[in-house]
Amino acid sequence: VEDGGPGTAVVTRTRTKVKRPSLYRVLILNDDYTPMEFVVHVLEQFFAKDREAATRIMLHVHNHGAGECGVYTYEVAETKVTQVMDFARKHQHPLQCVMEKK
Ligand code: NFA
Repeated sequence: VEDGGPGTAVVTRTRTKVKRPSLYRVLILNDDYTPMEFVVHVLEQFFAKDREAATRIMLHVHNHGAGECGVYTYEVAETKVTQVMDFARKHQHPLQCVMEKK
């Protein structure tokens, strides 16, 4: 920036500052009532897992209490959680889906 009078100019440079978006892990939590097949279906339909991956994640949740379904930016993660919670409620299953910052 300079302005020394006649024949000079003010020059303003803009910052080019890039920021990577924060990432969020979407998790499914175990419970005693939701059928295993329903959880596999959720993982296939909302998280684009094939049958083998969906079954592996479902069994991990069943055996360990929680498991990762995917990692997304904030709004995508929030949408996944809402879709799963609405779908579980609609079918009257107590399945819980949550997100946490990585
Ligand atoms: N624990 C449930 C059952 O035995 C299955 C389940 C797995 C539920 C993963 C929620 C998440 N029917």
